[in-house]
Amino acid sequence: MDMKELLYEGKAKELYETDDPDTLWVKYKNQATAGNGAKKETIEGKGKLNNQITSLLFEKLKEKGIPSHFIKQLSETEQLIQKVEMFPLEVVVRNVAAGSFSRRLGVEEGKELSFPVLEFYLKKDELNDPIINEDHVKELALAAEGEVVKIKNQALEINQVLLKLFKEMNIRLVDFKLEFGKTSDGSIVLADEISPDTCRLWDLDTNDRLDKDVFRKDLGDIIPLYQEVLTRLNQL
Ligand code: U5P
Repeated sequence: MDMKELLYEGKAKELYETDDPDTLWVKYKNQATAGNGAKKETIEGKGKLNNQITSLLFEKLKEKGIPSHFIKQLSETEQLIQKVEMFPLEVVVRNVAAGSFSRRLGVEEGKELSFPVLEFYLKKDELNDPIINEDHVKELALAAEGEVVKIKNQALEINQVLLKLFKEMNIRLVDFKLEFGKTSDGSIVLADEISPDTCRLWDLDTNDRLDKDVFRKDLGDIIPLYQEVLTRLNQL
């Protein structure tokens, strides 16, 4: 498989075409951003940690029957993925109150939620990715009604698998963001990444943050934390 032209460059990854029209080559970058790009830094070593963590998690999810765009890890910073048409949605699943949920609704950070709360956000940088509901998804034709049902079911199923995995790693899975895409045959699969950039992960004993909130809030170096997540994942 050969890498061809750069197709897309996002905040954390570059996507390249390959000689197979159904396959893309992903390179994880060392860039960290927060507040829709307002805070931006290069953090040596972040790309390879997120690539390895995402690859392992997508493999574990596959073992549990959850389809994704992931094909294989190529190197420390690279993956091969299936080319999919992305839904312009961010799907957030919350098990514990934190972040924008706590701020917006006045719920104390750390409060266990009575059921997994699912939210949709519109992926649109110019609008700062606003929170939207299912009527908005329908009105803006972001996904068909049947697709929304499938996306929600998959997100909740992924939550169950990840809750168990992270518990085995002595980590509390507070919340996380997922993205989904549609393959050429119309099936809906998990896409993008699952890493400490896209999850809130708290150590079960100490409540120490092992995720990007440490960067967002200027609380220290994220590399040892992401490394700790990878080490625990490798021990499973
Ligand atoms: N999140 C992302 N990307 C975003 C916004 C949020 O991955 O652009 C993740 C956060 O890391 C957190 C969850 O795990 O979604 C909810 O974030 P928030 O709405 O509480 O900020």
